[in-house]
Amino acid sequence: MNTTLLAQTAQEARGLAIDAVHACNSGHLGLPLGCAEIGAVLFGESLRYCPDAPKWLNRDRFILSAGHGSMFLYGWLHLSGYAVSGDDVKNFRQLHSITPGHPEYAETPGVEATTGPLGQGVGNAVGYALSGKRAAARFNTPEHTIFDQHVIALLGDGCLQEGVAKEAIAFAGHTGLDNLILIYDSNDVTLDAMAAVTQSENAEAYFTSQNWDAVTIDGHDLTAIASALEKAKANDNGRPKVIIAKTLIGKGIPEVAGTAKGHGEGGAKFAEAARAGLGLPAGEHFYVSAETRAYFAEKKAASKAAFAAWQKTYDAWADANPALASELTDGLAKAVPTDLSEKIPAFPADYKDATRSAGGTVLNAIAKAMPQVITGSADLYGSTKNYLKDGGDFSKTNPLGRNIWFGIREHAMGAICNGIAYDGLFRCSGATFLVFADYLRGSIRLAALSGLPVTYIFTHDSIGVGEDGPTHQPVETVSGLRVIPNLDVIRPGDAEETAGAFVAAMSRTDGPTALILSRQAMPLMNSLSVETRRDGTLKGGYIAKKESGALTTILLATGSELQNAMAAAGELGDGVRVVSLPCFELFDRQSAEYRESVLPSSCIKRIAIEAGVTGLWWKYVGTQGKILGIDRFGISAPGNMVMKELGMTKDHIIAAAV
Ligand SMILES: Cc1ncc(C[n+]2csc(CCOP(=O)(O)OP(=O)(O)O)c2C)c(N)n1
Repeated sequence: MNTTLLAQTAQEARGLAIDAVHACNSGHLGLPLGCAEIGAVLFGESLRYCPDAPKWLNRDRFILSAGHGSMFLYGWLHLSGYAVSGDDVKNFRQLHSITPGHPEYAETPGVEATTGPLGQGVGNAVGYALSGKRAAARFNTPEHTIFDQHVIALLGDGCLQEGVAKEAIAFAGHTGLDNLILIYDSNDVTLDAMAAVTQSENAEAYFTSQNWDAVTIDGHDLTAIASALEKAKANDNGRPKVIIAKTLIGKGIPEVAGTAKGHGEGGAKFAEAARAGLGLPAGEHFYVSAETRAYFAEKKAASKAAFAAWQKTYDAWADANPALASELTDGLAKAVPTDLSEKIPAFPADYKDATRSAGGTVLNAIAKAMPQVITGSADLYGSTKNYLKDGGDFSKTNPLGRNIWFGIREHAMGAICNGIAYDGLFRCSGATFLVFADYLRGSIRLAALSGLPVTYIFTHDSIGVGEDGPTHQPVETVSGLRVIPNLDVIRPGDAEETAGAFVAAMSRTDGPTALILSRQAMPLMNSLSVETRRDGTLKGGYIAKKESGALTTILLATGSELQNAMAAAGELGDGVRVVSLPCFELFDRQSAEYRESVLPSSCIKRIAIEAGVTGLWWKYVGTQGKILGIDRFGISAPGNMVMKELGMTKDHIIAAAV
């Protein structure tokens, strides 16, 4: 390792961060300055990457979990020769730049995850590591190794204080993800104050107790950083690794270094003096020396050769293993069999079970047709019913397992699913009770923001849960999910709609889907064909019962309330239509003509029924409409009694309609 050059490059990286933050007068200097030597070793020596092939399957994945330090990443991506130009660095945080305030997936080559909410990146890294383990087990052969990458994440005190990281760290230690390396930027400072004000954890002892290997080093010592990384990479001992790097926040701006003032942009006003102190030429902003350029140009050429050599191995592997190769390609392409729905057998006409049970049957059928499908539950497989029979359990000794036992760690489940989806090889879902969706909401929001096709299987969907009472009876949760942009929320009304809902989730390539399934049994809507219900669900909404006379009234329903709407319509007479609306988002994406055909604007007498808060329904029923919903919390009693008490029966609909 050329320590002289990398020490110089670290100073230049500091200069880039100072100039970028100074130019826009916002951002965070503390981490880019404090971790400059870590960046120099990672991008100058230890990481395997190819700037010209940022998606190289066997690259090391680097995640900046402490996303506020985004100039660290942009600076090093620029210096390494990714398609992040000097102008991009100068446009830090500007409109339409590829260097936004926090790293955003798919905006900037080399950015592996959208980070910024602290702790999420740790969960993402664990997901990436799980994906890497599974990929190696699934696709490597005795003759060819196409996956042996490491996942490396940089985090700070803030990430480590967050519960999501703690959940993910416990999971990684338990499942033995020894391809995972965390670098903990331990600078003893957070945003408001010295870290000692809010934390007194012994990090080494904590990680060790979670079955990790931990080492503490001087985070400014290039040789120590490189050696710790090398050892961590070489040690496949069934334990993830943490390198606790003691650093000085804001190093390079003596006026703020080592204090909370060093965390943000506060040091930028000392830019001129800082530049001189770093040995950078006076007056030359965004300075990069010819030596640094030459070093990274050479490294880039070497990386191309390494990538080409790997590509040769890959090609030979693909020739020798065409079935595995097409499985891998399908996974990466997020491909779905065109006849996926046909691969899910129709439910027998007398089927009467909860949609959660139907969901389990459907997911198992899908998993047979799509080997890339994996799924997990937060210690609720017995209730969420998404266990893949014959799929095996993912574990230290069985990385091929398709069932992930997340433990009671909903937030990490969300972040880990995101990591798996970022990696893009497998289609992942995670399951828990709907009422606990709020525990992973931070991760759901990021999946939606980043366009990740994660599926959430949320069961126990309403007050129909019954005896467990209001803590377990979601009322606001479905609507709460519906307001997240780019999240599809599907609440099917019977087993066939459930099949359609799963097909819709699998068919999505650009965002997540939440499936809202019942605990209680629901009858099949046998008056409708299987295709009508499945295809109708794929459209988000459809006519479930057409009026036989002139249209007077439209009843709209989702989930378990659909059966009541159908029964009420039967009694209300010829002019009543029932519209099943399992997914607002899918329905809203249909053509205006289709939506008008389902909900003709001429019919203003509309009544919606859903066992949840009413607010979002007004757009479908209009100001002349009525909504039977639940704008209060539930009650502990048998589910059907709670439904009756809170106005969710056929008779309530009839009373509202006449
Ligand atoms: C979930 C979440 N809460 C709060 C913040 C706001 N925030 C950004 S950085 C930060 C302090 C982080 O401290 P540390 O990880 O030690 O970073 P450093 O000060 O070393 O840069 C806070 C509170 C955030 N980004 N995400």
